[in-house]
Amino acid sequence: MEKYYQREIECASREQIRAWQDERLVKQVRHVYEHVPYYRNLMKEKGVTPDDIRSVDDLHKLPFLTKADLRDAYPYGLLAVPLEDAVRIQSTSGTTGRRVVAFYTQHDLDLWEDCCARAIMAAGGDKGDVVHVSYGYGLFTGGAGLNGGSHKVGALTLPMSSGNTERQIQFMCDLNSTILCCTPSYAAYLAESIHERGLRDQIHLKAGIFGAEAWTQEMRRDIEEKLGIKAYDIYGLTEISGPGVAYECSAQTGMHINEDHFIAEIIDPKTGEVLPDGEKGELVFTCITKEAFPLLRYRTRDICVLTHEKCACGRTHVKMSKPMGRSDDMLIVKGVNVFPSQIETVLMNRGYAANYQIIVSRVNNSDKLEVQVEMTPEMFSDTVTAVSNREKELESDLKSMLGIYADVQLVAPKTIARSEGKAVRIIDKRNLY
Ligand code: DLL
Repeated sequence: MEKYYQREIECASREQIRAWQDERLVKQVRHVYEHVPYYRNLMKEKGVTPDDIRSVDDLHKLPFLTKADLRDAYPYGLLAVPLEDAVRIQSTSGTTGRRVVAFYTQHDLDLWEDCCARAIMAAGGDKGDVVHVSYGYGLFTGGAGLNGGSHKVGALTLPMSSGNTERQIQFMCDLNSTILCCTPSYAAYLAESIHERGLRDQIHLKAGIFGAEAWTQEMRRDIEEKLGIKAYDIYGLTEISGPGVAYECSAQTGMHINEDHFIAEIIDPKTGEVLPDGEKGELVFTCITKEAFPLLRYRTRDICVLTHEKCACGRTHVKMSKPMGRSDDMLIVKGVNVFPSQIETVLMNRGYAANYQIIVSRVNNSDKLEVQVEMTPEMFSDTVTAVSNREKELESDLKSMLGIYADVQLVAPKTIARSEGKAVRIIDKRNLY
């Protein structure tokens, strides 16, 4: 049986969880209405007042909040406490449009770190562990979140940040790191580098906590095998706090959402209608304990499924599936929905590593989908005919998975740039036209 960090909370009865949520939601709605004019206006537009929200059953009456609202209200428009009470800012990477900034009071940092501590404990972490944090530090939430969680657990924390792979591996060997925290694509890169240096038997890792981007079960198995560890998923987003909104336990059948802090809903992304357990849709979060930046009904754009099925680990909090892709990451190619994770599954089932790039362009008014994949070092000496057969094999698998043709090009090992943070897998050239 696992040791629990906050057993009475993580394994509370459903009735208890619901009672916490009801009470905290009512209080939170009032707090936001009174302190955030932007939100008050949104509620007024929808004809809702705090008196209308008496329990979780009334949640659907509240307006949704989207990333566009966060950009409109940038930078301080959604701050719900006086500036002097906020002690930290974190931010999203902001590849498109304005950055989103999130604020934290000391209480908010504490609850965020508790969530990350739960994730570390659920991955078997304890005081005796050396937690090697290779998520980026700075504005990105990965480094700060896992760092704080590791402190709460009482583990020895190595604030490596990302990059400088040589030094990462040296410290991992010298200091006997036992838990690695980074993006799955960086974990795969580290595993590849350790293997090439013949240092596999000098590392002492037992577990990895990987998240911040989509990764498939196939990629999990590959990393587990190469590093000799058990790999755990962790989910979160800056707007809601950062990593630790949800985390995997030893059962590995989904990620437990910290429901004492966040209420999760699944909605139909087109209509906004709330969907029942087990149906696929967009994940929406309401923060019920945060002070500085408490978003209500925030649309994450992440597509997944929720389940309240009993978990073998004993935890009672609802589980979310791995996100199947972001609704805004989803490609529409020739009218068909294509998620990068589908392509990754096909590649990994055929023994390729997760080093690939998806390129979409428009040729003669028609979409063209290309997938560049690195050959494994063993394939590199293959004949031209053998390579061409392998490309055809993948094209056929992709056709079955996606329903459309993708042009596959096998490229030499190490030609696709490695990532130290979130990997860039999609190049959509159609935006340039
Ligand atoms: O990625 C926070 C984080 C850091 C999570 C470290 C886990 C570990 P953002 O940069 O704001 O925050 O990006 C949030 O990343 O909406 C998802 O689309 C994606 N994402 C995060 N975790 C996962 C995961 C951090 N485990 C966005 N699987 C989210 C798939 C994930 N996608």
